[in-house]
Amino acid sequence: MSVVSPTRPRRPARHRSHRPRPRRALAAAGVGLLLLSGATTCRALPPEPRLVEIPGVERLRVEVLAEWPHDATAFTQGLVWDGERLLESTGLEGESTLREVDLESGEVLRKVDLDPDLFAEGLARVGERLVQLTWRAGRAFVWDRKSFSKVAEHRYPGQGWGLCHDGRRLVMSDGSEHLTFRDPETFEVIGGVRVGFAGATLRGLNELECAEGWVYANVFTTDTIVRIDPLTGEIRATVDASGLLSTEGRASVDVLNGIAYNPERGTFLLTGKNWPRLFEVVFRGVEEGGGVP
Ligand SMILES: [Ca+2]
Repeated sequence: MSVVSPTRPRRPARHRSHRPRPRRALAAAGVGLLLLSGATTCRALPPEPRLVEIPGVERLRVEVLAEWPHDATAFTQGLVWDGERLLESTGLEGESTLREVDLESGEVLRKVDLDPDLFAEGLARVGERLVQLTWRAGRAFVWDRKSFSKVAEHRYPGQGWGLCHDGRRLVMSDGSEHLTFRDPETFEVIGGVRVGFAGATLRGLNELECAEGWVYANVFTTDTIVRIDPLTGEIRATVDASGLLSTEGRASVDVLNGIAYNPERGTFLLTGKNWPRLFEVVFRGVEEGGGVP
């Protein structure tokens, strides 16, 4: 079973079961059980947008400022904006890479192929080092940013999904409703929060971005990004990122996954697994007027 389009049937399934939990869970409109606690997160991806809607939480939309080319063979799992370049982690067994990409041309400038049995996941920059997760191997690789040589490796239990660095600590997701905080040098667990709103939880937290004191998370298989208060785990806003690709364009790619922030430009880059484009966006209130300044 696969969660992706039938055009690439060899893609491994994101197929997980979770133990039931007593807490109430938030559901995504159109996905129903997908994000409910205790559900098996194995569903075919429908063509229509799927959004997480949480009453009482601020709703944001994306305003596209620019579009950039993106390697449509990149199964994006981690995205970091590094000046005029991007650092990207791409997944799938036999295809996983760490890569440096030119933003304007989309050209892959440098690439490291991971061992074929590994499925790369989240990526974060910590100074002159890059930390890259793997999905189920429990291995995190530390790369030198300049040489792309591996300088260390950490082990961790469970799954690795998203990763970001808030300047002080690493924030890691594992597909559940939990965010784990880790020491950026030792990778030891130094804290964590359960993510949700008003006592309900939201699972499926995927690619992450630490920006302006918030943690932003792609919500797996949806077109929603959530803004999380890392102190409490509370969801402070939902971002509707549907409509970036046309319906036809969406039919041949996988899910939205990939968010990176540039503090100098104050903008985010969004993309998805095998998407042909990166979108430079700002987030605006749904009632707020549009228009590029
Ligand atoms: Ca990111």
